[in-house]
Amino acid sequence: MLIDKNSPLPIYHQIEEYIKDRIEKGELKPGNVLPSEREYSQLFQVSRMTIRQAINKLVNDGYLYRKKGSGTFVAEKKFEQALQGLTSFTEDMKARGLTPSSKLLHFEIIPASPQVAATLQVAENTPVYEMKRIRLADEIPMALETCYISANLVKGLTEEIVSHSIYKYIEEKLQLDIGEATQIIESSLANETETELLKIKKGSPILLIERCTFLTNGTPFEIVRSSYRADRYKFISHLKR
Ligand code: 16G
Repeated sequence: MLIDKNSPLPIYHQIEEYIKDRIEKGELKPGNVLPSEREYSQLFQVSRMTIRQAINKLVNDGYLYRKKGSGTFVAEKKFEQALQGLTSFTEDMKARGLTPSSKLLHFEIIPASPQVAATLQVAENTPVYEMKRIRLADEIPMALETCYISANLVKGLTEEIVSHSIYKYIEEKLQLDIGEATQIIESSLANETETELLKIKKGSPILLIERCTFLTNGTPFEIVRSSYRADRYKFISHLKR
């Protein structure tokens, strides 16, 4: 039996679980078109309204997406990103077996604004690198990062270096020890720039992450404001009592 009409669980919820289960088992793969509401309503012997309710929930939760005029499709699986470890984008993608890359949009040394200076604990107008990078995994844009790095601390950055891993350069070339970071995560909707650069639809969900990272000696060296695609990312944290 696919669903149990006598169960206290709402029928739309059981259908939702059935579709999720087929996705998780790989019977419905990313990019596959979902059977129509009519087919499902015949299969489960329930109204199309009930099917629509289940599908809407799965669209909202990012398991499915709709394409105007062509139907409902199975979405790519979201990346699960642990919130405990202080890792770089390059490390995260490699750990998933994906090829990381960056598209550098902007790179400049500027005088620190009062806000940047306060966070990086330097005097106002101290030189800082300002850069903007699109971070890609297997050529697919995942996040947009705007970064401020203390130029007196992280010396010698070039366009070439920041097109690869900044953390690798800091640790291996400069022999500085990256220690810890604080991070703030907020939800948002893609603005025009994010829509264009991340190749997503206007108003798509975005996770805004602001990270301030410190060396092991407690000196802050970077402020990064990132826009992550919320259709491709979920963040997992482990809580202990
Ligand atoms: C991650 C970090 C970012 C850091 C970058 C270094 C988040 C939200 N952000 O993207 O703060 O600057 O890694 O990556 O995780 P890289 O070493 O590959 O340049």
